[in-house]
Amino acid sequence: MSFMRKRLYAVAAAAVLVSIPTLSTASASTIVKMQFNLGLAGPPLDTVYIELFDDTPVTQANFLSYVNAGDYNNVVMHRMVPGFVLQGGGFTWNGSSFTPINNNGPIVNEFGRSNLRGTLAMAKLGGDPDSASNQFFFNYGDNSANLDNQNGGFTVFARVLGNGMDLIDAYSSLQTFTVAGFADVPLLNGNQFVVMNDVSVTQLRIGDTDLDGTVSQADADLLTTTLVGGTDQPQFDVDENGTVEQADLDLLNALLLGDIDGDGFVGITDLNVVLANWNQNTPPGNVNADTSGDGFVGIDDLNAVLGVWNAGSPPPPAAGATVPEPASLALLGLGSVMTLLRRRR
Ligand SMILES: [Ca+2]
Ligand SMILES: [Ca+2]
Ligand SMILES: [Ca+2]
Ligand SMILES: [Ca+2]
Repeated sequence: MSFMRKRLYAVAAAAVLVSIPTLSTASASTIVKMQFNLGLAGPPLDTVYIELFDDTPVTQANFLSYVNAGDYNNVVMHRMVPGFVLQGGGFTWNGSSFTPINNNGPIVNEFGRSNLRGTLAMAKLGGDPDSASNQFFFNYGDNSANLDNQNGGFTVFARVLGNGMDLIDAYSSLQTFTVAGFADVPLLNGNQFVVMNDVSVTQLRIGDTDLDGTVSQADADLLTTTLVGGTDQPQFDVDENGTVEQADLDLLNALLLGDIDGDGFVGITDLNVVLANWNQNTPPGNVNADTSGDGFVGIDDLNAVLGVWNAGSPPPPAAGATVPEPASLALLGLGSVMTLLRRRR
């Protein structure tokens, strides 16, 4: 390769980079607000925000199903062990006994992240790794040595954001009692339960109109219905311009096409799938790379990705993972595209 050709590629790559649109201000993954009745750390610290992890998709969808149904509202934190856990999610208090809330059944265990301080994990039955349903707990300390290594590991699915642990820590100073057969129930002044009185999605994955934690065709279907019905809930405003209109459905459909690996975000991983299958007929088992459905992975599919570059919400990095620098990776990828385009001629 001559010096001149190398320089040409560099210029072409830079030109494509400049033309990449930034359609949406990418926000974080799904964030849930949890409001408690005892503002022991002082307002506004009676509200805790948690970020759901994307590497536990079944647990995330399960947790959100309870949140979106309002099942966690008025639920008691029925177990507190200082330095260990604050647990709830299973019961309300009817004045004389604990009443089980709605239960959607057990889910598969997705243990992967350590039970470190400030994380939330699903509770489950002893001797049955796949028995989590609605109960969860906050980890007060580093419980990894214990909880990562028993019963298949307890699935960590979220973390407390900001200074939210100040409030959770404040509850650890409450005295605990045995109430209606439950040991370790934290009570203020011996008679006030710690209760979650509002648990709701406050920030969502862009395009996740049905609030289940993932972006899929179901979201586009719901948005189609919604446009007809004329509702204006914020999750339907995919392009975040303040109104719900056809443009939101168009962007969501474009996002679904460009998000080849289905992680709710259009970025380098999607570009890499196109590059890996470049100039090939639609590979079996990887039909998404052919976004246009013409049986060939080529420039139309590249455009489907670049046309909505950065749309959606970027997934958070996995715990302990080395985060690649996106800009340089994108440059590398686009440089390869230019080389491939040249070779094709
Ligand atoms: Ca969804
Ligand atoms: Ca809009
Ligand atoms: Ca993607
Ligand atoms: Ca194609």
